[in-house]
Amino acid sequence: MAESTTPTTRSGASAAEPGGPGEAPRSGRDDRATTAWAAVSGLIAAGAFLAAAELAAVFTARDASPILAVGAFVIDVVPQPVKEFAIAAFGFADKAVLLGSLGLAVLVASAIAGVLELRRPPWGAVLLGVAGALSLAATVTRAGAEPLAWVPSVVGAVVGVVVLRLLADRLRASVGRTRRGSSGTSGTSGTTGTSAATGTTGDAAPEAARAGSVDRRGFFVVAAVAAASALVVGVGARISNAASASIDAIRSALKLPAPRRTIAVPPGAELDVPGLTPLITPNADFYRIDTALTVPSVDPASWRLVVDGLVGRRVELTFDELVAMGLDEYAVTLTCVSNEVGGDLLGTAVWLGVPVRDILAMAEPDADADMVLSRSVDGFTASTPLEALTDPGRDAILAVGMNGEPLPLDHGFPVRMVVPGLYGYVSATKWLAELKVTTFAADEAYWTPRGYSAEAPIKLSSRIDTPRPGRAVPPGRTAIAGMAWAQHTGVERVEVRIDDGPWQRAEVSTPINADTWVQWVLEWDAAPGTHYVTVRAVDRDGRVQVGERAPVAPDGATGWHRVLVTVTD
Ligand SMILES: Nc1nc2c(c(=O)[nH]1)N[C@H]1C(S)=C(S)[C@@H](COP(=O)(O)O)O[C@H]1N2
Ligand SMILES: [Mo]
Repeated sequence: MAESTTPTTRSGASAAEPGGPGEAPRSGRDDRATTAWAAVSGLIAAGAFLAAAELAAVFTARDASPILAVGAFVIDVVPQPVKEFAIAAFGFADKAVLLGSLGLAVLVASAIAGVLELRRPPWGAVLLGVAGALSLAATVTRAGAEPLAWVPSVVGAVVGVVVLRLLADRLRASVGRTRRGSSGTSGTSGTTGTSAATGTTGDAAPEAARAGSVDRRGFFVVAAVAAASALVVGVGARISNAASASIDAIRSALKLPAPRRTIAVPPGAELDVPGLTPLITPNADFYRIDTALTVPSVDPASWRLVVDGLVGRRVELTFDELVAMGLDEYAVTLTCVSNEVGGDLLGTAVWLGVPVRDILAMAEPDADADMVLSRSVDGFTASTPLEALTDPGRDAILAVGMNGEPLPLDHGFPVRMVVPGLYGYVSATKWLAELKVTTFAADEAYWTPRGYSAEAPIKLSSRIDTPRPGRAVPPGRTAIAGMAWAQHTGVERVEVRIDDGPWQRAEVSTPINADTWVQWVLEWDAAPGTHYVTVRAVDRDGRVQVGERAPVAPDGATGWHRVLVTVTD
């Protein structure tokens, strides 16, 4: 190693100053201590990498944790003979041994990255970047990787590199100044040449020594803060991810009994128009609205439904007992009260479940009760009129399945409520835990003190899906099409108006039932120019959709959906 760079420039070095080809000769003890702290910096940076990745995984892709993905990758790629050797040598703990070796390799590599970043920047950061790239490759190539699976590795690598550079800079600064400081006073062997090279005088030494200790303190503060936050955030996020990942595995393994009664989609229920929303919404496309920051993890094995309050008998049900009551399919269109005119906060699924009225009947509600406060494991509550849940003509259900699978985690696994005709916030409690039979006078649901009505039937409404606003349409025949819904009453007809023309009757698809939306289409001979297209629906009670605009609060938007269409060659 040839002497070249002075400690002065070194202390200010960062990305622009790669550290030079060599190091100053210095005291062996100092050297070893600094190297050890550099190695510790590498470990802390690796910890920050993993913690940031886990935290990012909580919000993006819980299965894309680098720890898991790289572990799974190593288990997959290790050749069979090595695995057999591992089994022979270590018994059945082959996976533990593989992962243990991987962990050891990560520790050693992190320590090396720390030392490299101090002595040969930016090679430590580069090493961390390579680790990020390997972790990225392992996560995105996993079977069933989520679309955002790349995020945790990238976030982790960025945070890791930032922490590594921060620590290396601090460490370098403290070494440089201490050396300058101590050289004048103690004249430690090996540092004298360096200090001479910097031209530091003995007079400046005490101050420099203080500055050095300040920088050292800076290093320890940053190191301690980074290590502590990596530990707390990383462990917390890992536990959260592990819980939901294991619930995901439990969900995947769950076999629900076949429905006794299935839903038959009648002929003519689905119109063939490009750009039109499908009749049944795939689970992956189904809108999601809830107050949960992280998706609650509920194991069906320990799930209990409690029915209490104003009841003759308190009822407690296990998941198996609920399922054993017999499952039927119900097609219901769910709608959020926050759906604006023309919005897409609604969707239709074939739910698999048990009527709520059968469960309430076991509890024998008191005659003076008028509401059921359904409570989620996360504390969310909804107030549903008791009458809507006991009415034999309305299929309010506790759902365990959605479109042929167990409920997805974010749609309420393992059990949620679905009540045809009522907005989600007053009926569709996910991760259901309790049904409290009560009164509107005695109890309030989550959204009631927040500006929304205690009761909220879904308002008759309709939407234009195609043509889309802002997209030009060629002159001639064009299909205007969309959706209309009047849950629990049913859509009687849909009318479309071009500019200020007459209301024209659209063709309406055959409904599955009164609780589901319908599709509609009108063939239009489009003349060049710009046109307003407006839609409105009429329900089977003869009510016409309200044209006057109202905001979503307190009980749902009103107004006709209108689209400006440009017709041009
Ligand atoms: N536990 C819980 N359940 C909830 C909510 C919630 O915030 N927490 N939101 C409700 C609202 S406002 C709606 S519109 C529906 C949406 O259900 P989805 O996310 O399955 O589409 O869930 C309802 N159930
Ligand atoms: Mo909602």
